[in-house]
Amino acid sequence: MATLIKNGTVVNPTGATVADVLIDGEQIVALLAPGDNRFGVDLTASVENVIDATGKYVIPGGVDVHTHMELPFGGTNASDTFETGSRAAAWGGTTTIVDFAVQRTGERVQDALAAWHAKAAGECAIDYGFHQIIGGVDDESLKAMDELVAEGITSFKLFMAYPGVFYSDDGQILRAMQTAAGNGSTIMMHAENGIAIDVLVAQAIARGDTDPRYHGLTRPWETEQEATHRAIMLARLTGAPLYIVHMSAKQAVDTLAAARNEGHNVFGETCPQYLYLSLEEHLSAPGFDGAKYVCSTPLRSREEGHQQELWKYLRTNDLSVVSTDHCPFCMKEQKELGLGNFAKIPNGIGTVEHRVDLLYQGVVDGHISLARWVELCSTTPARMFGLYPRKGALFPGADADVVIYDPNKRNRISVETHHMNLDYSAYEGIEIAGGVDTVLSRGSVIISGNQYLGRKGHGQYLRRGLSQYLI
Ligand code: DUC
Ligand code: ZN
Ligand code: ZN
Repeated sequence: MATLIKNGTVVNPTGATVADVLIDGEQIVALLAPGDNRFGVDLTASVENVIDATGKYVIPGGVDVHTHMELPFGGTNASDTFETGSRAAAWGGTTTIVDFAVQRTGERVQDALAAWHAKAAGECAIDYGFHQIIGGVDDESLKAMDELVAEGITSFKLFMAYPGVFYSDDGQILRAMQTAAGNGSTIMMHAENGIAIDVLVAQAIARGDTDPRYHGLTRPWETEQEATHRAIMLARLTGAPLYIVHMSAKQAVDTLAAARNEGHNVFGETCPQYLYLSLEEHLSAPGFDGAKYVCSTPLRSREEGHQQELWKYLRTNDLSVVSTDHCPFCMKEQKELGLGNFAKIPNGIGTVEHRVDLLYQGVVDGHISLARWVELCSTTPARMFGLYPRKGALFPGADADVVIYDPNKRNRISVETHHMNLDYSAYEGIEIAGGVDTVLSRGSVIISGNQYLGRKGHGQYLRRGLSQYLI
């Protein structure tokens, strides 16, 4: 079926222009200036479905390269399944997710990946791919990294945090980076000094400092900056491309920016929670409410100015991607596991539905341009993780993953109206200027106004190529 999206302002990483988007089947076939008759034929003659986007932005579907659907963590599982989480993503204008398959020590990487395929297959409303977490770096898992690259898994996450769970020591990190340098894959790093953090956590608990805010106070910025520095140095030793996930401390990004200025192939990601939420206002909320905001890296102090600095680094491209690290846990029976002991609160916040909206507020507030919004939410993540040009921009030949975004809409984020399987919202009450109007995934309309028209199983698995930022 052919679809024409008419009269919208098409926003690509190259800028914004009024144009019509012609879709045939699952792909974009042309961008046409209104009234364009260059070809002497009316390309739109056989269009069955015309969508009027006058006064609206037409943007590439969001690409969220950091989600954790159903992640087993802290004695429970992240509350969104691939079905509920991918549907919520669609409501928020995200049409591709890249989730993390998890391998633990002693487990075959291929088995871990197969288990993730089994969770997602036939469940997703939108297209999806996987990164692979390597929780046990050894000869076997290193060999598996080469095999996985050939299968379209081209990025591997390692942890400098969570000793005894996902943690890799420096020797393991070095070996995994050497392997990545050999096969062209990207190392994604959770950069926090987990050994030091565990000491600080044990000391806090022993003192009786058990409230949720101590989660942040026992993971100070120094532990993020130190790990960031170490990861960069190990990457430099090996030549592997390095992508540091969920950066929240301005000092850590200073270190990353310095390495980028020296020309090293290192990249940083942040998430909406680090731009909008803080240690003082959220993690230190009265009673046990701070548990809603427990995630790692932790929310940082607004008094210290981290949030403003992250916006700056989004403008300078030292932070290149905004993903969500979507890892929702309900307050009831999940976050509650940490009543009386913050260290037992499952780490994570649910954001997959709100990333495109929250980043658009950066346009409204003058932090970033329209084109940069699209670049951060779609184009760069697609390029970074080998999905471009199929995903990430509106050009002929790309998948017709398209969002019509209405700058005149007004919404207030609330647990009452969100679609994530989560019994609270970390963003409760935040007013959103703008909002998603229509979402197409590979040419099918899956959101129209306040109607969900998608279906589970529509989403296809994406074999990814290598990063397009390889040098
Ligand atoms: N951070 C979180 O907040 N949750 C899951 C894993 C992680 O690294
Ligand atoms: Zn992490
Ligand atoms: Zn994560």
